[in-house]
Amino acid sequence: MILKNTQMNTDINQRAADNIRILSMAMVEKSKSGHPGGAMGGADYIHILFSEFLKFDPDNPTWINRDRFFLDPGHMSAMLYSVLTLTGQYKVDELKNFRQWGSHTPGHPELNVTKGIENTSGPLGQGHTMAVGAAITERFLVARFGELFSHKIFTYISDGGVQEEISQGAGRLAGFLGLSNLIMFYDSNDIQLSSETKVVTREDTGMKYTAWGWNVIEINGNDQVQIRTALTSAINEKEKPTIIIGKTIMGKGLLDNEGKSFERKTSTHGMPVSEAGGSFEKSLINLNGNISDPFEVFQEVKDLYKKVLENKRDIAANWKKAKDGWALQNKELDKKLHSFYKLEFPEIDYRSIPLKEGLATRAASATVLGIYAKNIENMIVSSADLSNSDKTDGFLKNTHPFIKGDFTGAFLQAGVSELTMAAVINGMALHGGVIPACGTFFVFSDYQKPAIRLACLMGLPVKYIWSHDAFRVGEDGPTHQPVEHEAQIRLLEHLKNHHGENSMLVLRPADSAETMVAWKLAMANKTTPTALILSRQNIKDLPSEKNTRFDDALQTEKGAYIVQNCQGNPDIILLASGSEVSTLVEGALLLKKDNLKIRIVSVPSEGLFRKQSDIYQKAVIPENIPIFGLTAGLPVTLKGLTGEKGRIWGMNSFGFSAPYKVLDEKLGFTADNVYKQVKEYLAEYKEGE
Ligand SMILES: Cc1ncc(C[n+]2csc(CCOP(=O)(O)OP(=O)(O)O)c2C)c(N)n1
Ligand SMILES: [Mg+2]
Repeated sequence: MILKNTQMNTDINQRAADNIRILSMAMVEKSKSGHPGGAMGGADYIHILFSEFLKFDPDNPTWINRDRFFLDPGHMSAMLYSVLTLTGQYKVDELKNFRQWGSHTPGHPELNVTKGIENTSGPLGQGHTMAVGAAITERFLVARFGELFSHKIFTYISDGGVQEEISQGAGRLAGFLGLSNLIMFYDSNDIQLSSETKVVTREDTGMKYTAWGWNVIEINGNDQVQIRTALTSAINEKEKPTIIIGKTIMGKGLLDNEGKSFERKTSTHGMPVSEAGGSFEKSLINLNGNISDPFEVFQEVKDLYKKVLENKRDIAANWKKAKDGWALQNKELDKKLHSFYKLEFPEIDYRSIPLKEGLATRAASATVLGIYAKNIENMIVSSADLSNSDKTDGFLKNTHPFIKGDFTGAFLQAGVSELTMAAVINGMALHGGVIPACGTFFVFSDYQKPAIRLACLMGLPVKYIWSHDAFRVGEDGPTHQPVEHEAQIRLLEHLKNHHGENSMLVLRPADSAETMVAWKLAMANKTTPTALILSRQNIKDLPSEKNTRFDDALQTEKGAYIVQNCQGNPDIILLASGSEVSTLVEGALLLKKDNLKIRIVSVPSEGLFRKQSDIYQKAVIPENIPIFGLTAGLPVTLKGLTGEKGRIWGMNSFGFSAPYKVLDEKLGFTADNVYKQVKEYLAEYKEGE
């Protein structure tokens, strides 16, 4: 929507962009830290975008139908804070506190929707990939609720993001899916952190995006008329995502101490102008700033944005009117819309899910996913070309994949791009209205880690489905066999998010029943990511002494529980997660022949277990009882549970290529070896007493 009365008034728009430049420069100068150069180059685009194109409701930042803006180079946050000050979300005093303890203006803000920050990415490349996820979500919702709910996803990328490998996945996917609702500005200033871009690349970026099926527009990124024209054409594009490659001037407007141009300097990427060798005062004067108050928002710019905001309010109010009319005509759909955004879904009767005996946990997961596909309409599942192996095909069988022009399905075939996929589902969660999950082999969680970390930091309720959880991948060999991965991922159970919660819930279920309960917990978790670590091979269901196995497995929600107990104090506690629990059950049969009293504990999540009361924890794992852990991961995976006096049998090296049953034998993951290790350990333990 173009503001008619300001459209041609270049002076005032120039003044507004200069105001953003000045504020950005002043923030960095005052805090003695930050990135002025890129922010000053991007100011023209950001002003035109926010004042003339981006739809949002100044009075309701969480308006569901707002356009989203995802800033890939989070280091340009000063630019975003500055424009958000013009739109009223930030106060000048907050700008003065840039990057300080407790401020609302941290260096790389991840997420603060109520202040207008949908997302910025510290790790370059993920931001625009998350925007792809948001764009898919918009299409998904429009396919279900109608064109009234269409809106745009704007994203802003810099040289760093374009160079990051993840841009390949984002570019391919957005082009393939024809995401014409995605509009990306490439701040092409030819300068990056330590050098000019020509030192590392001579690619034709426009041709690259053309090859992926994008609409490519090249402009002078500091020419507001060209920016406006490009955005207008991008908005009208119906077939392809758009990249506007804007050639911009790093540090636009900067002067040095002699009053000569200090533009296009690498040094202004990441330090205050004065420290970089420029003159803050001379630059300020050059940009017609107020030398006695560099943080001034000029009256004429205030007046302009007052009109801008009135216009935004009108747009939002008109939409609301249309939406109210729609809701009257579509009561059921409207209810559904609300439930989508609250991430609600119908109750699932897990107990009645028919599961064969002795399934692999990935197969049990497939059955659950099949039921979700039929019943949970706001769920999206994705796989990185492994759906028939990670068993997300359980979901796929009851829906169909997204394709260009058709988003009525609920499955994203991400292609072989695990990091892209993980960032895309983060973007889906950030957009809101959907519950995203993605699957791949556990070993490739390594490829996803940077996006997992951001999901943890932002508290996004995404789900990871990681199958092939251990060396029992078998013949594919060590490249495909996770060893250190469980320990690595569980570190995120130790790490708290800023709300004081474990930043991630990691569940490695021991059999089918635990898998169902693990899914139940994953879906109930709306505040952090959840991971399900699943077996490739079949697992014998754990024994159930009194109840049904499902009832026993409900205790998964405590993180650890007693699977099999003995009369009185146990002589030994056997403890594991995943398929190793069933190996312990078999080992226990041998040990019982020696009249040992045995307790078997399944620990699907140490993080969850440590959240239980002390009394419960001690009831499951009392002190001063010998404890033996079995893990197909590194021994350290169980160290926090077995303690100093415990004994762990785990993997100390990479795996090997061989049939998995051979590996079980060779590596000591058998009932016989459990027996042998426990007997040796108990003998030593007695000696030590
Ligand atoms: C994944 C990742 N690697 C490295 C960095 C460190 N870093 C921050 S900005 C930057 C490159 C800056 O170049 P550009 O994106 O063009 O920004 P400009 O210098 O134009 O502001 C780098 C390497 C990062 N933030 N993320
Ligand atoms: Mg650059």
